[in-house]
Amino acid sequence: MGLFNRLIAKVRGTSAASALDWKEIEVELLASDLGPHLVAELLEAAKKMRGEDAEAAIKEILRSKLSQRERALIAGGEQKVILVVGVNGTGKTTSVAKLAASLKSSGNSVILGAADTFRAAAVAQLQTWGERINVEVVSGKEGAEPAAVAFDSAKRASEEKCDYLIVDTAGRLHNKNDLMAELGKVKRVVEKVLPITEVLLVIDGTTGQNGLAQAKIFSEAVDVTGIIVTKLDGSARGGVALAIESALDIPIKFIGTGEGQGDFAAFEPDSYIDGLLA
Ligand SMILES: Nc1nc2c(ncn2[C@@H]2O[C@H](COP(=O)(O)OP(=O)(O)O)[C@@H](O)[C@H]2O)c(=O)[nH]1
Ligand SMILES: [Mg+2]
Repeated sequence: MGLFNRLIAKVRGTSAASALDWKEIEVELLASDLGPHLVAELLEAAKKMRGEDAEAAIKEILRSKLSQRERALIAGGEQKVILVVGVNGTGKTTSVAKLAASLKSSGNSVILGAADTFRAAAVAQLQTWGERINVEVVSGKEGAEPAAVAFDSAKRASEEKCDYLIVDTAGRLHNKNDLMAELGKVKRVVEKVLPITEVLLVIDGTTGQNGLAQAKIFSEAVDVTGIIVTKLDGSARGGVALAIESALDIPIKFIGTGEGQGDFAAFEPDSYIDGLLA
């Protein structure tokens, strides 16, 4: 059932759901990860709506909460460098590979930097993806400094004059200072070689308001230019996408909808909102 069906039924006075009191509807909406501010605003507006207009009016409110910023990748110069950041397990490495495959299929040359050097498995995971999608992966020796690997990958990208370098990073989130220091260092060394055009933050769409908290921390630590929301397949309600955009005004650029290479798409606001109401 769509997230807003009960709310709409309540306003219209149709179906059994109209007997629910506003509190019950509030509880249900809060469980959807939209966040308390947006839920309060929606309920206040709904109480003033007239029956037939409910669906269109709710859509209008939701639409107005989404960012107006450009959702395409930043054009940049000849060589684009994308830093991919986020908490461990959100889907960074998978998203790096999916994005690389997508850019490659539209005719771009791509190199990947495996700068999550804290776990050997993370490097191997990206290398496996690289073989699968036929993209070069620059990695360092085990235990290498992330910044050193990032630097090597930028040098390689510069030599090869590839269209895109995508750097996978580690998602250690001990505290904001550590995070800033680590990502700042990666950024500085890469920028000795090529300017970073984009910083994409990966958020797991199933983590609810915690995803919003992560987005806040990362956007304070680095200049996040776009977000990838993953795991919007399965039972994820995905309300967090709206919560993030309305709170931070950082555009969601891509979504992940599965573990496979093709389970990746540009974020489309209209179909997202239709999905929430479907
Ligand atoms: N269902 C689903 N699983 C995903 C998606 N993106 C990543 N995963 C899985 O989530 C797990 C963690 O992904 P990984 O890329 O290693 O995360 P990282 O630690 O941030 O690099 C892996 O098992 C992925 O296959 C997605 O969009 N949908
Ligand atoms: Mg990873």
